[in-house]
Amino acid sequence: MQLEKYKIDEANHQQLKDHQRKFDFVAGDVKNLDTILQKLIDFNIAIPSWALGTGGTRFGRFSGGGEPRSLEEKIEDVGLIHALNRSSNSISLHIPWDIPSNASAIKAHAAQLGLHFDAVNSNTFQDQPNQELSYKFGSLHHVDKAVRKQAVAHNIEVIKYGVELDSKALSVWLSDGSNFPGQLNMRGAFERTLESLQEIYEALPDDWKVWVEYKPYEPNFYSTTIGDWGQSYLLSSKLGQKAQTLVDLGHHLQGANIEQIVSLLLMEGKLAGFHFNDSKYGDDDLTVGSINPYQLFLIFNELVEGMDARGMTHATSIGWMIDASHNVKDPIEDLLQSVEAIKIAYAQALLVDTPALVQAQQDNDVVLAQEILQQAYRTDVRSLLAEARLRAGGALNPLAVYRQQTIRQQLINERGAKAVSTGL
Ligand code: RM4
Ligand code: MN
Ligand code: MN
Repeated sequence: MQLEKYKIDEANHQQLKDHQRKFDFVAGDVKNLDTILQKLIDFNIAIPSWALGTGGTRFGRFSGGGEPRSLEEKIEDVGLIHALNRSSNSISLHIPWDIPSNASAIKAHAAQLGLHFDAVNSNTFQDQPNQELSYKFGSLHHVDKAVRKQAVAHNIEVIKYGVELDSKALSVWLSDGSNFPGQLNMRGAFERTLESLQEIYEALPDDWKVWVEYKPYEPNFYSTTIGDWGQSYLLSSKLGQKAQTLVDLGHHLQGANIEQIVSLLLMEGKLAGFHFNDSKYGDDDLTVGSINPYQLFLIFNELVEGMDARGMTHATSIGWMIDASHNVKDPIEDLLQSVEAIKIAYAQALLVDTPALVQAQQDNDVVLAQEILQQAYRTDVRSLLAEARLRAGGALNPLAVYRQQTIRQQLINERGAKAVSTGL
């Protein structure tokens, strides 16, 4: 289904007075208001194709109904999100969960909804039916050259799909690792991974990147071959210019200072981009901003400062993507909340009084530095986001419109209560 623009306009019309009052209250104190609004309009976050169905855990999965049954329907769902928030203009595919068998038709369908394709993701953490060799003991790091060859070939096939869709990056996350001490020679595993990645790197088109994602544990519980940003950075440095490190916010041990990691990767030109989510314990894949919005703000503060220092365009210089899915929320509502949380943190970071902060740091005025950061963080920027959405043709309140228009019920009517989407 598609959401007609006039329905969004009608809802906006009803909320306009209320919005204007809130907007005027905040906007009066914002320097460079139009520049900030334009940055917010330009800032889009890619939606992962695997987050449009209800997520599960290894204990079970509780389907919510009306899930997309095909890639076309997943694209439709992203189209709905984008129509509402005008901030989700791309989709990231996971192969083979979503094979674009007719690339030009898929591209045209997406373009009609104002969407394009972000990074393509390979999958060597599961065995597929009819697959010759198993990934039970790893893929790119496997001790058996034949398994490594199969995994390399899969990644090259994913690049080919991506080229047909005009994607510009291959995102690689490996579950390779070991469950018990002694199971694996860690140096050997790392060297074999590098060698396999080099073969994949050779197959990248000139204008492509490979994003190397890291994760400390799960599904392996003793070691992960690309376990942290240092290991990913080492690989991406050895591979060359087209390789960078991807930061998934849930892929850190508790207490890790993610904003510091981000700042240094950016400094080295090695920050590929993000998989946004939130977590309390591990790779929880919770809605962005639901647990620790202050951390998200601190990350964006480093990003804005670091990107400005390097003259980078915020919206397009690195990859912005959500990697979250949960088993109790409507996935579309979850994604609307996530996009909103990301843009709130971004807007707050744009409000930081940078010259004053630089001076406070120079003076070692710790108290003032904290005041400056928290002045921005405690500003209620939601009406700035709403104004940016309004100017871009979206809804003042996307979630409210989604509910008023009973979109999930219509999707259930169309697709059935038991429709199950591919993915995790
Ligand atoms: C992993 C990792 C990858 C994602 C898979 C589904 O934990 O975050 O990015 O592709 O999950
Ligand atoms: Mn991820
Ligand atoms: Mn993850």
